[in-house]
Amino acid sequence: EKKAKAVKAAKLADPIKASIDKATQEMIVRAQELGIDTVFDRAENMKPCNIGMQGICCKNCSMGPCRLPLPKGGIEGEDTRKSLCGATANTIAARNFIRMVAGGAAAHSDHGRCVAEVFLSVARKESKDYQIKDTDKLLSIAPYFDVAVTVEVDGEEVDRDIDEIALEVAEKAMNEWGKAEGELYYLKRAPEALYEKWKKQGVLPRNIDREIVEIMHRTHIGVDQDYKNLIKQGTRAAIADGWGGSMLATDLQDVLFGTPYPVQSEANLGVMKEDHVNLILHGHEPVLSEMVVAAAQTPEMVEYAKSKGAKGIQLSGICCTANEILQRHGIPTAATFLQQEMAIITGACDAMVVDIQCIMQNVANVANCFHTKLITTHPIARMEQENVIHIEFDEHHAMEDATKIVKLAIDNFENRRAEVMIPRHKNTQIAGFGVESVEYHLGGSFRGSYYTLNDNIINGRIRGIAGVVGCNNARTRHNEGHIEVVKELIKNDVIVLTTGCNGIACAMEGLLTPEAASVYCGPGLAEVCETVGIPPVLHLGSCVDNSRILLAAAEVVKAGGLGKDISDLPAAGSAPEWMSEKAISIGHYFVVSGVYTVFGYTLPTSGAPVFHDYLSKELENLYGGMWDLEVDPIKHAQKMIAHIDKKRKALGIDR
Ligand code: XCC
Repeated sequence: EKKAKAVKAAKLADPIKASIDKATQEMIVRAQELGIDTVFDRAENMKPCNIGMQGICCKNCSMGPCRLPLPKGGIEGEDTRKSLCGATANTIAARNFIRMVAGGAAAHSDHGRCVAEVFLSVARKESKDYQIKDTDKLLSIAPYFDVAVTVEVDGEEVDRDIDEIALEVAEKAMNEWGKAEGELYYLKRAPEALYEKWKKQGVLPRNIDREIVEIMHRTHIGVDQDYKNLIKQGTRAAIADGWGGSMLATDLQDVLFGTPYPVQSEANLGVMKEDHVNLILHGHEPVLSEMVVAAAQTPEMVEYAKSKGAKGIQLSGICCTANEILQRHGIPTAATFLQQEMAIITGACDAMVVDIQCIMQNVANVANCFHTKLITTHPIARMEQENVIHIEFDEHHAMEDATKIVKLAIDNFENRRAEVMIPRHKNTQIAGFGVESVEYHLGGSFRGSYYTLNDNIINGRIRGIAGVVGCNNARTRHNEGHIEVVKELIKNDVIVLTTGCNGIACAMEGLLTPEAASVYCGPGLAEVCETVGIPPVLHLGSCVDNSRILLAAAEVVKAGGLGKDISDLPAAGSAPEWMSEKAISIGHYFVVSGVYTVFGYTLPTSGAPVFHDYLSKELENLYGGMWDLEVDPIKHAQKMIAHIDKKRKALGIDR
């Protein structure tokens, strides 16, 4: 009762202002009726620090935190702000910015490392529960690691043993995190012109871990104090993420679990079923969720669920785990990042299993108000609350662990207490696109026919390509930025590639269906989508799968007719509601791969105008891409379209 009073004294979120999504609005009301606070309420009661938001608070030593607010009325003449040690606003903002890159790159890359370790143990035949599902993918990536796929026997080229190839690729891939010499193998997958730019700027990443460590060193008190040199290291680490850790994560996941192809499914809280055991998978690494999916689909488990009075087991996902199990198995998506507490507030979540990243600690408090079992599984991501169960997942007995988790969910079905209230809202989605399937669905190659992507860009039916990705942020109206930006783009014939929580938002809005073409698209894009039967917004997966967007862009360049580098393409990037450090790392590797990238909400650079200008203007001269900030979603999309038109003009294909 005490707790309920405390919540009442606090301000409550206005459901309509908090989200554009009906299911979310209903669940905000439901939570408030039950006296449970959610992230939306907390956002009403805790305002962010304005100085921190602008990137000009340095807390890298105990003489600080040193805060360097912009003078009222802006800076006239020389900017004389400095910290105790004398660090300027530019130095502080650049340090903070690249520490965010380090955090993001570390998260993606450590995820990749974990996948690489599983792959290595599979290649060594130490994990019987996983197999190599996609040998074609393995053969396609082997040459990048200088691993031969054929051998000469008696003067003849014959296929090499696949197990041998796997082992060699696995060892070389593992080595990418810490090799002593050379540079990352995958850098050569970038267009040559881009690779040369990186080389000229001296930003070719040496190994993944080193670039992240070096950021932590350089941003320590009294080391690097030149914002240009600081951001150079941020660039190295970001490239090591996009073209390294993330790309390795994507590829090795495809090798182990299969390369995704388009599948039909559904999205939003309405995918949960009252009469089923609801087991929700939340987090990022498919290593665990793949096994849980397999375990839950065994006849024994289904029978067991029935013996407990349920009609079956309903799996669903949250955040990027949702995207992983969606694209490979068609498992429906329950929620975006901001809806995670709501999945429990339905009263129908029998177990939520989490691994790493984007898991709010408050889900444990919410679970405590219901019968929901919350299960952490990763040694690096535990929670202090006592109701949380920890089942440490180990690839060597993966199926056993997964079965334990599924059983726990089933056994908990009969313990449901509160009245169940699952919002009825959900939408159909087609997801599971990738470089391979974009090529396949659009004429079997990138160039050379009426259907292909390059030809449709050149003839102007498709005005350009946009990558719209990233998180939700409780400081902006849930999903509004995502949906408005994407709708404005497709209305103007820009095809959208999506990942992460933007993908989920688009799914919930019905934009991931071929039918969306005739409703929302301009005539050119609608014609292409209707001819080949694809949605105008193509869901490419999770956040590490932003590497698929890089590779798609590289393929488009390679196919010809649209310039020599990614920066020549009529393309732009966007994260309308970003919040995580991973988003900054992604944004930066898009920028230094040549993409004009616009973020919504805010950028932690506004307090250091010189540094901000460097990111938004000067970087274009070095890499062809640059940062921008635009809060208004329509202007945000229009800026991307203006950039696309600028590139079309430069290519001599303006419409
Ligand atoms: Fe997390 Fe990847 Fe952001 Fe969603 S989009 S809130 S990082 S789940 Ni990547």
